[in-house]
Amino acid sequence: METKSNKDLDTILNALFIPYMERVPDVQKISKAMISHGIIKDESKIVNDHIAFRTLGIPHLGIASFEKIFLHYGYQKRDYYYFEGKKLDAYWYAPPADNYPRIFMSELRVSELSEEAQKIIKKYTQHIAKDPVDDIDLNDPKEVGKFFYKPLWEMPSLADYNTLADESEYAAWVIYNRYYLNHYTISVHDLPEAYNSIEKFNAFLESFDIKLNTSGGKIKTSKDGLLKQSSTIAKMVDAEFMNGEKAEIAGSYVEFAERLPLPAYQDGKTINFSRIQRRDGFESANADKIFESTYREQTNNV
Ligand code: OOG
Ligand code: NI
Repeated sequence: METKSNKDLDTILNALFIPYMERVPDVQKISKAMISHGIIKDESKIVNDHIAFRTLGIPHLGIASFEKIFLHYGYQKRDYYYFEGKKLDAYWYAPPADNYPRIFMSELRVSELSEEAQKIIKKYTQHIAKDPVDDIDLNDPKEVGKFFYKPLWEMPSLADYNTLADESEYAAWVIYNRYYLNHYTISVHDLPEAYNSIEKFNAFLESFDIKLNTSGGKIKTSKDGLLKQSSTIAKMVDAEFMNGEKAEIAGSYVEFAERLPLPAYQDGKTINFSRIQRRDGFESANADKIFESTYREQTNNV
């Protein structure tokens, strides 16, 4: 895949990234530490492995709605993943060019939740009678950028948020955070040698007090051993619920990924591996634990 500049896609990614950076102080904290340790010259040198979004699987929303945005900008739908315990479906999308991040998009299987949880989700979303993405001009990247923050439903009450969280932390996260960027991912194998593995980079992060998700261990490794991931614990944000009720709830987080070269290229001769020469895609068992970066079991431990 070639490197291409796409101004419209840049506009959309910036619209996601700027509020994300403000909501997640770890983003800047990590970039500043990388610059001060001479790991990178400036933030633009960080390779973004992928970004992630969460959606609700109900009529007119979910992946079938949200993916239209990125398919329009040249992303290609790839593998499917299923998370039985968490009641989630997900797909990943390959970018139109190597210099853009992959996308990991998940969806809650709402019809499998308890009657009570389904009722709460319906209460906030039943007025949605058509796909809101169909109402935006996808050729206008500024309009697309605004769409991510458009309140598609009312702010939930704190009681409803808590009831949802007791059954599905994911449901509670989406009912409040909607299409805010869930995380971006630093590509660790693209860093200088002293930092280019998950083990080395985690040690660096912990040296300035970044708290890592411990679910399933700090390092999540795929069955083939070629995709290694870790993530921070989500930053708490001051949330304002219906009627002005306030609470601290989980916002977004940062992820780190190391993609090792595929066996065919581990010949000892290849030095600079291109994206297609490394492990691509995702791994269900890794992802299952990474979702928990926003779960209270992790956020309560900070
Ligand atoms: C996504 C968790 C999975 C990955 O890279 O496998 C993931 C989420 O928390 O919504 O990001
Ligand atoms: Ni991820």
